[in-house]
Parts: sequence; structure tokens; C-alpha cells
Amino acid sequence: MDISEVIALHADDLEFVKVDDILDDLWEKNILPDAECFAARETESPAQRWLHLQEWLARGDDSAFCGFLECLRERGHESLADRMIAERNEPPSSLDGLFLSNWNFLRSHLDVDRVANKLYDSGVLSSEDVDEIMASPDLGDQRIIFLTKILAVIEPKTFDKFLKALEEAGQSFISSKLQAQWDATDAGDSDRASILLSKIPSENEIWEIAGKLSKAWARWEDLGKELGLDHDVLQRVQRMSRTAFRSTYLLLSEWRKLSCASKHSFFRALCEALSKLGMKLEAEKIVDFICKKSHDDNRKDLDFWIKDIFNSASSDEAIKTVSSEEVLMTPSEKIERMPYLHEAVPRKESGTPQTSSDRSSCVAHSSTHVNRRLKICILGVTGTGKSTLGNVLLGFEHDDGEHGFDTSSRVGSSTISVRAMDGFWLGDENRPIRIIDAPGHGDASGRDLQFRQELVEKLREEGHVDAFIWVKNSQHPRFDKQEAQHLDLLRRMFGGGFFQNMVVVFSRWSFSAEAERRRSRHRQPIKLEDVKKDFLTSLFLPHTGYENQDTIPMMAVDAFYDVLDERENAAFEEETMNLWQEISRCSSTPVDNIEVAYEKIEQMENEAEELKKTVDRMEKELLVMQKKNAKLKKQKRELKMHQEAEHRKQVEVFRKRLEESMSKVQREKERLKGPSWVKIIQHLGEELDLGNALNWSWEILIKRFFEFWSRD
Ligand SMILES: Nc1nc2c(ncn2[C@@H]2O[C@H](COP(=O)(O)OP(=O)(O)O)[C@@H](O)[C@H]2O)c(=O)[nH]1
Ligand SMILES: [Mg+2]
Repeated sequence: MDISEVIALHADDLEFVKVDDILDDLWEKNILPDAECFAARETESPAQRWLHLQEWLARGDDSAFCGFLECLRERGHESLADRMIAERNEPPSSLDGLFLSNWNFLRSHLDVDRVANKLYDSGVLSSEDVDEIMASPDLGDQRIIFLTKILAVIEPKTFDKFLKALEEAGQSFISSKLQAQWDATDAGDSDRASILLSKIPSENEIWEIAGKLSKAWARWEDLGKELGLDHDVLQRVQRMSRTAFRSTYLLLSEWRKLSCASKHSFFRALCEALSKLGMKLEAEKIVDFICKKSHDDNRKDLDFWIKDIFNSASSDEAIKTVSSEEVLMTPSEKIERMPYLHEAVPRKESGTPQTSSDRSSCVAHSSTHVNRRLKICILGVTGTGKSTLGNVLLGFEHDDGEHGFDTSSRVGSSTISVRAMDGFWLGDENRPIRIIDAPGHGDASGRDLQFRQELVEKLREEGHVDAFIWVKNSQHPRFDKQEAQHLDLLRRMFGGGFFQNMVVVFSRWSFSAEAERRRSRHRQPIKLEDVKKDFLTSLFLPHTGYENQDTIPMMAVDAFYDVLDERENAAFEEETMNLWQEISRCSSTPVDNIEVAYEKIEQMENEAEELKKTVDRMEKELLVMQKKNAKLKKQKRELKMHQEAEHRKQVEVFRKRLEESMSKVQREKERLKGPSWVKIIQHLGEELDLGNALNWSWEILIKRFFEFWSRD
């Protein structure tokens, strides 16, 4: 029900509400502008004031109405406010309605602090919004300001974020209630599906879609007619293209550029055209693609809804969504107004060539769609096929040295200095590229330093590089010393993070049936997957320090593919398409400050060199000292031996002298030995029989004798 209708319905009830108080409240809350407040107060009676307020509310949006209901509640008219909101939104058919019908509930339960901060994290609210909400000291006011802000930005995506914020803030009881109510209506589903289908694919998306529609390639002309493209356009596509894939891609690209106010090139139109051609599966692929792109968690349901929509809805409905204001807009204004498209059209660089101006007026703005020129630097050891790949990627013949890079069929390096060339990816004007063809490191003359200097200088001139391609010869052994050195060098020059923007391309891998047969005849059949895996594990990962092997994209581009061979052709298309996707995904690496890194490395290398010299010197000194030490030890040993000998000699002398003196003493002792004297005396005494004569015992006799002897 309309706001004015709701108010009119409750005119009797409102008579009991003091209109002046409500006017004051609305004015204080900054809901009612000064002029309106003044004008209402100028009227003569409360009834007129109500009328004025009613008119103003009817002109405004739901947030003003909610503010009004809030004032009613604050003044004690809660049941009136509840009834009015119920009549306004019965049943909730939009997200606004859902919020309004739950206003009271949200106002009583919201953890505004946490939810607002979560919504700030997910980008729904700005920091100013959060500041404004939190500035109010009253929790009730905070919730009202918060809800008013949410109401102003609510749409399917922000609603999802709001629900997520509630869950993260521990308020799942609110989110599940809202979700359940929203699920019960089908407004949300059709809103979301319709938004997704009513988008114009970006140029990159066209490229991806064309790759997915392999079943439609052969019928690209029918598809073109179904999409409403005229004969001239189809002929132009035919002229420009060599393969069915490219025809489909160019066709879709043309269709996209021809999008105009009366007939938008929406995803929806493409799905319908495919359905009409009986290629429902292909149409479903588009639906899958859109779901994936929109990062929808609820993909299955969305898929179903979208399918349902494209089955039932006519393309006219899609066109209905275009406002008259949009019809009057210039193409560039329209692009500005389409955020999804705007994102897909990167910044245009100066010098980016424009698409030819002879296109019809509807295509006149197509130059706006021209993508930024991607800078691709090709690296790898000499002879792997860098220049050849560069030529092919620029849409030239593989050996077209005249327009592209010099290639070499001889062993050794044909590319002796870094060269850069502007052109278009496989000749496609929508994909401007700049290829930087670096000479191989460790080439014929092994000029490591020169290679480094040249590459650094060139990259500095370029300022940034979007992607690096490492070319690996698939026929070379998985481990190659030169390659290892080269990768080591790059890691030292740029650091490990450098390899995040690298794509590996295998050269010399033919997809022809004959080549497949040849490889399968090997005792151990050679498979591309194994070659890739071997290269990764034995060379790339160990020498680049790169850790996440799953994120290194690898493909095989056969520069020598046969255009007339369907199989080789398809493989080439697929691999180059993947390569383009990977390259576009790489984030640009700034290389203008590379000198700093380079100089730092030089300085570190110099320091390392100095240190090495010092270590060498010290090692030499250590050697000398060790020798000296050994000599000293020897001398010491000799000295010790000499001293020991001397010592032994002396000991011997002393021992001899001791023995001599001992024997002397012995002799003396012998000489002085008492018992012999005693024996003599005893003998004499016996002979003379002195004892008897003197009547002394022998002992006394001998004692007397010694007393006598020892007298002077
Ligand atoms: N068969 C075949 N030969 C290739 C391929 N890529 C390069 N070559 C040949 O390998 C040789 C060296 O190629 P070139 O591009 O000069 O190597 P660069 O030193 O890395 O630039 C040339 O004779 C090329 O013809 C390929 O994919 N298949
Ligand atoms: Mg070369």
C-alpha cells in the first residue's frame, strides 16, 4: 500500500497524536528538512499540519516513512506504528519491505556495533557511516541510523552481506528469520537472476564464453543471425578469421559492440539465441559461467532460477529494464554507469591503437572497449623457442623475422639483445600486447653479467610487466643445468614472488596425430602431464623457491601447428586461450625500481665476495699456523725426548755415584761392623780365657773394651 494511503487509512488515529511533537522529532532527527518543518508549522490547524506531513511523506522514500514511524513509537504509539508498517508492506515483496516489516524486531535486537563493523569490512558501509552511527550515545538511535543507512543501500548483494555480517556477529537468529521470510517470497530470486542475466558480457568474458561454446563453433553464422547480426558483420567475421573458434569469438565480440539502447547484448539474449538454435546445453554453460562469475554460494538454486527465467521470460522483458534516461545517454556515459562493464574495461594507455574508424556508428565507441596493452616478457634459455613463440603470439608466422623477432635454426643465440615489439594477441585488435623478447641467459658466449644488465635496463624502461612467460623445450631433458642457473639468477634478481606472475609454456610439443602416435610408441609413453610434472618437481620448484606448485600455469603452444589440421588447430586455440586467460590474470609486476634491487644484489654479491676473500685469507693463515703448530709440537717432542735422555743420564750418574758411595759405606760398614770385632775379641778372650781370668761375663768384657776403644 502507498505511504499516503496508509496515512489516510489511519487519519482518525493520528488525530490523537500531537503533530507538533512529531514535526519536532522529525526535524531533530534530521529527517524533516528545515523548510518543510517551517512550512508545516506555518499552517493554521493540526489537521493541515498532518496533511502537509502526509504529502511530504508520500513524496519521500521508505526511510522517511520509517523515521516517522519511529517518532510515533517514541511518543508511545507503538501499536499504531506496527499496524501502519504491516499495511505498508503486506506481504514483503521487496527487500525494503522486508526491512520495514521487521523494523521493530531489528530495532530491539540488533547488535549494531558488531554488525556495522562487519559491514564496514565487507564494504557495505563506509567509515563515515560507521562513525555517524556510533556517534549517537543512545543505542536505540544508533540502531535507527544504522537501519536507515542499510535501507538506502539494500539490494540482493548487500542483503547477502548483511545476513553474513549478522551471522559473524553471532546474531544468526536475526539472519535466519530474515532469510526465511525472504525465501518465502520469490521476489529475491527473480531480482538476483534478472540482474545477472541483464548484464552485458565484458570483452574478456566474451573470450571465455567463446571457448566454452565448442559445440556452437561450427554454427557461428546461425548464432550470428539469431543474435540479429547483419550480413556485413558476418562477412567481416569470415574475412578476419581462420578458425571456427575465432569466428565464434569475433562474432560475439561484434555482437557485444553492437549493443545499443534498443537492443542490449545481455547474457539473457545470448542464452535465448542458443536455446532457439536447440543448443540448450550450450545455453546452460553460459548460465553456469554467470553463476561462477557472480561467486554465488547458492549456485544450484540460482542456476535453477535463471534457467527458469530464460525459459519463460521473453527478451523484451530484459530490455524493459532499460530506463528512458539510459536511452538518452551517450555510449561512454552508459559504460560509466555500468559498474560491471566499467571494471572489465581496464585503463587505456596512451599509444593504444584505436580500432578502425570505418565501422558503423553503432560501433563507433568500440575503441572504449579496447583493453590495456598487456606487457609480456618471454624468458628461457637460448634456443627454446622464445622468439618463435613471440612471433606466433603476435599473429605472425613463427619465423617471420621481417615483422617479428629473429629466430634461429642454428645452435646458439639469434637474439643477442632484449627486443620489444607492439602488436596484437594472435592478431586480434581487441587484445593489444607488447612482447619483450629476452636473450637466453648462458647462451653461446655465456655472458651472464651482460644478460643481467640488459634485461634490467630494458625492464626499467618498460616500467612494469604484466606477465612473464618461461619457455621450456619439451624435448629437452627435464633437468638442464643452464636452465637451473637461469632460474636461480632470476630468483636472485627479482626475488621469489616474481614467479607468481609467470606462466610456463612448453615449446616443440606437437598435437598432431602422428606425434601422439610416436610418443605412445615409446617404451614408456610420453605424456604432456608427466613432462610438466617432471619439469616442476626437478627444476622449477627447487630453483625458484616457489612453493605452491598448483598455481603455476603450464601449457604447450605448438608454434609450428598446422592450420589445416583440425586437431592441431583446436589444441592451439585452446592452449593459447588458456595462456591469454592466465596472462590476463597475472598482476602487473613493477620493474621500474628493479635497479634498486639489482644494485642491492650487486652490493650483496660484492660483500659476499669480500667475505669470501677474508675467509680465504684466514684459511690460509690458519694453515700456516697449523703448520707452525705442528713444527712446534715436533720441537717440543724432541726437546722432551732430549731432556728425558739427559735426565736419564744424570740419573744414571747419580745412581752410579750412589752405588759407589753405598758400596763405600758398605765397605766402611763392613769395616766397622761390630760383630767382627766382637768375634775377634770373643775369639781372643776365648783364646786367652780372659773371662774366666777376670771373672767377667763376655758382655761386660766387650762393653769395657769399647769404652776403652772410644776414649781419645
Ligand atoms: N618444431 C618446433 N620448433 C620450434 C618451436 N619453437 C621454436 N622452434 C625452433 O627452435 C629454434 C630456436 O628458436 P628461437 O625462437 O630462435 O629460440 P630462442 O633462442 O629461445 O629465441 C628455431 O629453429 C625454431 O624454429 C616449436 O614449437 N616447434
Ligand atoms: Mg631468440
